[in-house]
Amino acid sequence: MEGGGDMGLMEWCRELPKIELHAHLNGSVRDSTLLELAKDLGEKGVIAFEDVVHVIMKNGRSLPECFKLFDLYHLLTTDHQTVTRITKEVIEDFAAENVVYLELRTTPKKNEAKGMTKCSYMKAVIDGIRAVDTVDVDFDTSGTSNVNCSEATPLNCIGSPIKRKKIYVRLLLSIDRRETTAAALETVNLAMDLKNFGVVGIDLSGNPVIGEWQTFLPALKHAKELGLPITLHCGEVPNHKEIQAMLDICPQRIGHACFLVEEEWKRVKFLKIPVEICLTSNIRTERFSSIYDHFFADLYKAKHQVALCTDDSGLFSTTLSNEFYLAASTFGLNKDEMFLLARSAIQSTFADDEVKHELTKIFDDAANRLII
Ligand code: 6MZ
Repeated sequence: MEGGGDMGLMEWCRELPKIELHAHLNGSVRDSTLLELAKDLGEKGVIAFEDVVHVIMKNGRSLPECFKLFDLYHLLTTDHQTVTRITKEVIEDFAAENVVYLELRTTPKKNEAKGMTKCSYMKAVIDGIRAVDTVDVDFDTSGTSNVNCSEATPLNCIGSPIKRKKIYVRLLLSIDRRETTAAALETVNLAMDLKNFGVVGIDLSGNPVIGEWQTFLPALKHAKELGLPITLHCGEVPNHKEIQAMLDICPQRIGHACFLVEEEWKRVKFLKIPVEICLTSNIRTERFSSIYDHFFADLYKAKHQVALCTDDSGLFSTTLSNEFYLAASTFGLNKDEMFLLARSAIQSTFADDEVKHELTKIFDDAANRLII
């Protein structure tokens, strides 16, 4: 007998505690915020508002269109204050969906015109985490050092005496495939400097048809030497030479994995590499002609470690609750199976054992309500 009382499936998916491991900051911005920012820049004469409104509101997104959109988003969001604002809002939005652990990834950006360095960009992100006020944030409990590029103080945002909703937030720093080896190395070193500020790993992302693997390899090897976990956007396009090279470095996780062939899947399974699965993103960007062709069911049946993720909740108008609903309604998972799927993502986080233990307790508590 299934738990969750009379709750409808979507409501149940919302109630379910969830772990988000693949969310890009700039891809998760609210449409309303983007429109407001576009209006503001339109009034300042930086962009033509009428030209961008329909682009922001459009639903269908091919993969090349997504990367054009990111250029627009970055134009709208690139100043410290806005980076702080979107970080705050994105965390609040995930928390509202009962995401209890969020590994948020973002590409540290340099922008001389705005006086922005990769480090000051990250300080703005950290300020955004500190600014969250609708939920308690466990960001980092170890920090005793400062972000070097600023006077920022270390964070532990849990401050409210009232028991409120709580979200664990950790950060991944992304290397964009447009970047040089030197820029990628700078990101890895910055991640190391910000370990006391909740940074737990490195991601490689960006337009998959741009950039050469050899450009990023030195930075990724450096991350490995420093003990920083790595997740790679792997096989978002059918580039088998690159997929194999990526698997050669044994990343701690991979994302997308849409075009892996049997031999490559065998290696992923043998190496037990958890896979971040972004169903809506993969369908919207036409990585699969039908959701029923998605590899989710194969991996799930094989009991391979997977985590459902949103990728870009703003860009694709989705939520993590919706991704669970989609998986349940498409692949026929019942509530017990969904609960175990959500909970199993704990193992794939880059968080320390203490956090994993706390997350396990959160799921144990929720089990009584949701599945017993
Ligand atoms: C590859 C993606 C992506 O870092 O500016 N990004 N990279 N594939 C995807 N699938 C659709 N979605 C997002 O967030 C936006 C950046 O994340 C990466 C791209 O590099 C994009 O510019 P941040 O916060």
